[in-house]
Amino acid sequence: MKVLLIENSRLYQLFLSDLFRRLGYQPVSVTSHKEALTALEKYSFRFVCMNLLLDGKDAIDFIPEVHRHNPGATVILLTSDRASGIRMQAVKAGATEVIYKSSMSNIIRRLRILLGGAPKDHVLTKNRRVLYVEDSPTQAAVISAILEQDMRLDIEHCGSAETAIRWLGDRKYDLVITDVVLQGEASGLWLLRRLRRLDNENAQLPVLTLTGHDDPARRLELLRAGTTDYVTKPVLKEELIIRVNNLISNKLLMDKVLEQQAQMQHLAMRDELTGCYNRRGFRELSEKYISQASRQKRPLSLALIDLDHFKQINDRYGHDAGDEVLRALGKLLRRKSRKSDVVARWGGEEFVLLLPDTDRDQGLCAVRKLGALVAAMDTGSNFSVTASIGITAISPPQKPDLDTMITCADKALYRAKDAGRNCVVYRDCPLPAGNLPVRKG
Ligand code: GH3
Ligand code: MG
Ligand code: MG
Ligand code: MG
Repeated sequence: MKVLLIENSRLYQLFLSDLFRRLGYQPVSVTSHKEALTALEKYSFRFVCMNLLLDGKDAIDFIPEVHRHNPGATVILLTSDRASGIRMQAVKAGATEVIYKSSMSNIIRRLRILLGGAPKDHVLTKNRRVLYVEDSPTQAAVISAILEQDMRLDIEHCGSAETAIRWLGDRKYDLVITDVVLQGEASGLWLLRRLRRLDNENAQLPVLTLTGHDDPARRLELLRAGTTDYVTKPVLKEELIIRVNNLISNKLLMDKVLEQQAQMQHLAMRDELTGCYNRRGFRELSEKYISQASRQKRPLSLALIDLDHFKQINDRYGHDAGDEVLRALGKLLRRKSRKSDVVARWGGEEFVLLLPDTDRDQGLCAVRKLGALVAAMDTGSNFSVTASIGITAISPPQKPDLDTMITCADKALYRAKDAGRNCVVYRDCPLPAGNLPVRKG
């Protein structure tokens, strides 16, 4: 990125060129306004840094000239004159900053803050995916060149809102840039409204609208329809880059927040020791299957699995060996259950299993196998364990209710313990057909 340095003092020229280089910019040094004009015609500058007095001429009059050639540039004025009116005059003429040449260290400090490190436009945006909707091929070529070459974005371009909304149905993007007037019947405004109503994650995408008419009514209409930002045509390259950069960095930040939220939710739903769901996770996931079974009139089974005489295991082999058994059991239950089954640690040495689409006989068969697998399980030590299992099932037109099923499976489990442990007991669920569930208390 280039910086134009207009300075006739040899000392300052060397000092500033070196400083700019160290901040990551390419300085172009000139000593007169005439040379400056030639440079401004030839290159595009991010910053123009000039001395207030040059060849006896006041540089303030030169500032509008800089903006005419280089509308995106930030103008910095250096002066040793502390007269109070100068700052105001310079700012009015279009300078961003006036720096006093009081000391080298002051200049370094001020310039460092202003320039930061040279921003590399493509670091953030490289390979990010942009949907660009524009009907004019000429305009599309100009904008695409900036987005692809300067910002290294991946562009997918189309000319109509209808195509764009179709793509947004099943492709992933980081940003949408759209023109207002498009090919076909639908406009950019239509696209915006449809996009915000999508039922996938693209509904939250940042949208940058390019508009030819910069009137307040149009701006309000676009913002109301859900545009995140807009740029008026003709589009200024620097402005486009900055706005696209801001939108993408916000999107990435939001993605990170959502990912962290998902991670935290994942953790909140899991049991730390066994990696199975905890009670909270079990309830959350079960709700989905319960209402599915109810809607689709499908059977559903629920089992409680409790290790036998586990207290003795702890007492005899130590708590760590006990933990190892619980880990092994969690792993076994997860490995041996179907993908749609929900396996959770209900508490202590007790696990719960929800088996969607499983009737009484299938459920019984499944948990008997599990019981045998527990008895044969490698506990990590030279002892084996057994489990007692209580199971219940509902079949349509019964409507499932989680609490009732758990209470019922718990009663069945109690009977299994009573019957001598290491066995399975089934108990019918008292839910009446299609009626309101029976609740305790
Ligand atoms: P029963 O056959 O009647 O179920 O007997 P039990 O000993 O398994 O049942 P009880 O409820 O008397 O004891 C459960 C034991 O499980 C007591 C408790 O210390 C142990 N326990 C609960 N949570 C953990 C855990 O996270 N780690 C270990 N190592 N032990 C646990
Ligand atoms: Mg157009
Ligand atoms: Mg037990
Ligand atoms: Mg128990």
